[in-house]
Amino acid sequence: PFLENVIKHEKFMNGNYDTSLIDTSPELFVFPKRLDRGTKMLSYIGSTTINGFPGLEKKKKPAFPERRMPKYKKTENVQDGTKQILEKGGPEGLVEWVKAQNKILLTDTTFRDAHQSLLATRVRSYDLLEIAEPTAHLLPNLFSIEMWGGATFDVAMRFLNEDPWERLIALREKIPNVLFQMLLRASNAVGYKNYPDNLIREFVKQSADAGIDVFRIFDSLNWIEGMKPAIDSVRESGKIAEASICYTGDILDSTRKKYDLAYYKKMAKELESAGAHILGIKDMAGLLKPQAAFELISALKETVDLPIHLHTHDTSGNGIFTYAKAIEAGVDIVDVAVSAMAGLTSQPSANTLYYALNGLERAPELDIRALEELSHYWEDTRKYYEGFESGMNAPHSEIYEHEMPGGQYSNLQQQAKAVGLGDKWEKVKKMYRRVNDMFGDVVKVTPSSKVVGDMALFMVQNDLNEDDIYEKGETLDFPDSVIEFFQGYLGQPYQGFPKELQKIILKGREAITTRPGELLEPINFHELRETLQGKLNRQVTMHDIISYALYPKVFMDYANLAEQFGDLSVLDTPTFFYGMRLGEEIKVEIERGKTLIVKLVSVGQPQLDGTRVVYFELNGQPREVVVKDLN
Ligand code: 3PY
Ligand code: ZN
Repeated sequence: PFLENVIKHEKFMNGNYDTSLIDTSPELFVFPKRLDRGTKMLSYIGSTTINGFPGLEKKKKPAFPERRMPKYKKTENVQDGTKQILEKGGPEGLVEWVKAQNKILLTDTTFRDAHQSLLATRVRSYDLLEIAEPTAHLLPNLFSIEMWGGATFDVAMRFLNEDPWERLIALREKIPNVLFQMLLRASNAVGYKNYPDNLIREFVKQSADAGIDVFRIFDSLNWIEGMKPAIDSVRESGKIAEASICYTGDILDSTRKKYDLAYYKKMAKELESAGAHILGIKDMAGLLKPQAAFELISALKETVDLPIHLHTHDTSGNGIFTYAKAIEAGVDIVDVAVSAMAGLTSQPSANTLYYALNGLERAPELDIRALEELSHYWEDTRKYYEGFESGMNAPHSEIYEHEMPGGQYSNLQQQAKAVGLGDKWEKVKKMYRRVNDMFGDVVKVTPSSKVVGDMALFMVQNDLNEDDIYEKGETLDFPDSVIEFFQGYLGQPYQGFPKELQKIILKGREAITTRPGELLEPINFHELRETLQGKLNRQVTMHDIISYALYPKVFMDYANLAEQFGDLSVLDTPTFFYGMRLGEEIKVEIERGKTLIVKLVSVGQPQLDGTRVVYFELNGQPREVVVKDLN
């Protein structure tokens, strides 16, 4: 600890020291009382055993059967894939390769959107890493694996006590052959608001260096101005810019004219000019009907000279039909998930698409048996996350009414429960659509979808209808996100804001029409490093600094918890969520080749101070920890 104190000392770090530093700095001899790794981990297990996991109903840890693991030849090298094509030919080479394929290419979203959409983004790195090598061996012909971005970044820190950067780096090591794809909310990065341009640039650079190859970039209002800094940054990093159009409305409905075919064609052309390598169609709610897919893809194929990558959600149950029509129209890549993590609010099933296209000219290159084995793993793993299931267990064709993105459905439902509106969920969904119409029919995808969701919750909670907003607006305290949206801080919606409502919501506040990133003060990374090092009393990485810049409070809470409990990503998921059963023994590999054997022996009675002693054996030696009983 002494040496550590010296190295971290401000004078030492500034190079402003000589040997007198030791004599003149008594603080060097103050050693923090550090708990060892074992005790920290036992504290977490003890606490979770007694108090449960935030957001999950507390119950005794279920006895899950051992998971089925796919079989493959571990000794064989993984087959080269798209990652090697990118390395050899750069983005342009990869684009040429995609164009030359006749077979439909697939992106597997199991590691990101599938669980964001089905399990409130709660799948932990532990379970992704367990299946990473098998996936690399068994699905080498994928176009990409979407495994980062969207909500995974903040949820990892906020709810799973883990570092998203470590997830990326660890997965990259295990999957060297397939392109890694992330969802980037353009100027909102992986957050819910616009950030300064230099933060976007640094975020993209660091993500690219850590292993991301394809950046699916979208703006939550389809505002191209807001996408340009992200597109430029991706190009500068030598990676693939998949600039995307968010699909909303219904091009087949002649009564809804705002988002028609001409609108999408114009946007596609503009994205091509802005530097897209691939054109993404992001149907985040699953509103793209089969015939609309055929017409849209056919029209876009004629409009741009880019590969087209289609993303949908299967909420209505029409996903495979939509893909079949899009494939007929010449789409290049589609997004699917491994069967056990597919369907409903998630992506259509890869396994199902395989059979739908089997024997046809554009059938994907897939080993269906391998895919079924991967699906067994996910079927078993999904049980660990049962408490985060949305409860939707059949197709919802009402999606065409409320238009809520798949990735938002389970999250907004959790949010509704958290504010006591769990039993008003049906009402919230209806209100969601009404708010959309009040807002002038906006594109709804993070973060604009969150604004619509916040307003819907606000109205249901306060028992307000549309007329109340116009009549009593003066007296209402609208949610911050709604005010900021109408101020233009998320950018400009197509055809502008509804003026009357904007006036009511802003109550005299100013609205901007320029790009928010132009007005925001650039981040001073050097200063931020100093601040963070001071707060955490340790050296910090550029990854820490970016996480902090994006989410100051979430990052600090995560960092403090990591200090208190150590690295919790090493715990298996049932233990992480439920703690341990009396008498149970588990193994924890705290680092490669170093395994701890933990047995829960007994739990003491509550003390007057509200604590309990929890008795363990750690590698056969008795250990006890004192835990606060929060019940
Ligand atoms: C996200 O931004 O997280 C989304 O998945 C949007 O669909
Ligand atoms: Zn999605």
